Amino acid sequence: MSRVQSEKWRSKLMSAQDAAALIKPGANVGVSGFTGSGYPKVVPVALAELIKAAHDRGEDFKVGLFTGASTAPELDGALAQVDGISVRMPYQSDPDMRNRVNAGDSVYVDAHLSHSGPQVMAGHYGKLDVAIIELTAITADERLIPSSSVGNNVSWIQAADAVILEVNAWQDAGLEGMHDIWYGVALPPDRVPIPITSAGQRIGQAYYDIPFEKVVAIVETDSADRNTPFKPLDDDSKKIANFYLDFLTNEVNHGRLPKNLLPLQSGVGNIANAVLSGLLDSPFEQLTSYTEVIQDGMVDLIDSGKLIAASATAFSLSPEYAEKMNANAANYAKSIVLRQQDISNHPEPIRRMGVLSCNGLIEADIYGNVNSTHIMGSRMQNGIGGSGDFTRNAYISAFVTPSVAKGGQISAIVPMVSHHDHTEHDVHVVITEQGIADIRGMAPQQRAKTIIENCAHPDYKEQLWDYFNRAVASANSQHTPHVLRESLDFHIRFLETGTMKA
Ligand code: 0RQ
Repeated sequence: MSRVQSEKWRSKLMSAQDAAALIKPGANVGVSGFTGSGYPKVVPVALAELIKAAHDRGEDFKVGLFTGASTAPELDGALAQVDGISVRMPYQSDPDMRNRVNAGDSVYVDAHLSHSGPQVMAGHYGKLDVAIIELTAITADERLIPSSSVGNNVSWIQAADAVILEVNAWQDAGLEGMHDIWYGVALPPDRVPIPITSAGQRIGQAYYDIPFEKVVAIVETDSADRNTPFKPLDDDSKKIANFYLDFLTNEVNHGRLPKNLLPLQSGVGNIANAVLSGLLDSPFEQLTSYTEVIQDGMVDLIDSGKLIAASATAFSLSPEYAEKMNANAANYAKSIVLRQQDISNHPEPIRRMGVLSCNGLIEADIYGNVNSTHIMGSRMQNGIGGSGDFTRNAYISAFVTPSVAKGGQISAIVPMVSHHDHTEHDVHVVITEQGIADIRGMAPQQRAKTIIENCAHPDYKEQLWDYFNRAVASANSQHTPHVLRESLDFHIRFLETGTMKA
């Protein structure tokens, strides 16, 4: 049975090719989609074909592409492969897209996820011409049921001149009721308090409001979200997860955290998933989560009864867990709330509830500054994503990383970060497989000693101590000692010799 049940809305059904043809060269396009879930699956592919045909004829054809976060090969990949993207915002992790960004073929604005919707609403990127939004269903009584991510959809629907809907029958109809869409978001001076005081609280409605006259096309699809499986947990991920869990236990034992902790945020990736798996075997009960994405580990925690409420803007599940969610979404909707990302990542509820954040990094320096985005200071990896939204406002912000990268040739702990995303003021705890540096309440030199001693890999410890000691002994030894001429020597050595080792 068709998922577009309203006769009135069925009048707008058309093919993906006809819908794509409504998007003109130079258009700004806001799409649904967040970490491989809830993205449009057929119109972008059809648009990529139109762009390729135009390029073959020697015509210019690029679009501005705005999303919730990263998407999937059928969206970022398809459009990047045909060099069809002029401007990309706010987050990507697709190999083809990343290459276009680093080659300068596409302009990339790496923005905080909570800022991205309001910035487009405010017109910083010009006019938003079209929104392409995936839905689960349009009911006979015209309710528009969101799908597996909400992301920036509310902003795009409001800002765009025209809306194309993809109604995806693969998404479980049981998703109805899981979403919390709040129409209280506004630009200053019309902002009002966001009345969220607990992770699972609902403050809005379960459906989108989309003016019928704005909708120019509806396309039916039936394709799975494209999430990637997690790697099996390796020893280092388990060690890092255990250090974090020990830290949380210690905080509870000292009366600094309640027994059921505070709402947890967890970044994407294998280490974050290892932390969630570790929680499964921990004594913690009645946990809550206020985060961006629901990962496999969280589903297990819900199944075990340990996690009683999880708020996010999207699923980021392996194919196996996406099928599990799809088989039983109505049941999971009792404990999961999917919100728009300018609420899931908003500083106000994060600060109010005292969220405990835990994110990955590329490198941290001895003083606690963090680079989350740039390899060797220059090559964009993914983007800051939601890490800044959470880190800056968390009650305790932790960063987790293996102490080395590239088979041990690169140290993740360096004298000075080669690019700066999170400052020393926002980083409370750094954890590697070597140990944990709890740098709360420490001045720069105390932080440096703790990070080098507890987190650096043995292959790099001596070099880091040598740098720090010489900086302290140097003429420039003041509050935060550096030998500026040598501060990026680790990176230069790697670029020249392929290893940071001395
Ligand atoms: O490159 O695949 O080419 O080998 O960076 O590294 O080890 O796979 O780590 O998947 O945990 O990602 C910071 C990128 C870590 C991620 C980052 C190379 C490494 C590999 C990836 P290869 P790993 P992870 C909320 C939170 C920002 C967004 C965020 C991220 C590649 O966590 O994107 O936190 N964070 N969002 O080899 C050179 C180093 C390196 C290095 C790693 N020191 N030097 N290369 N690599 N460290 C969620 C959202 O916002 C959606």
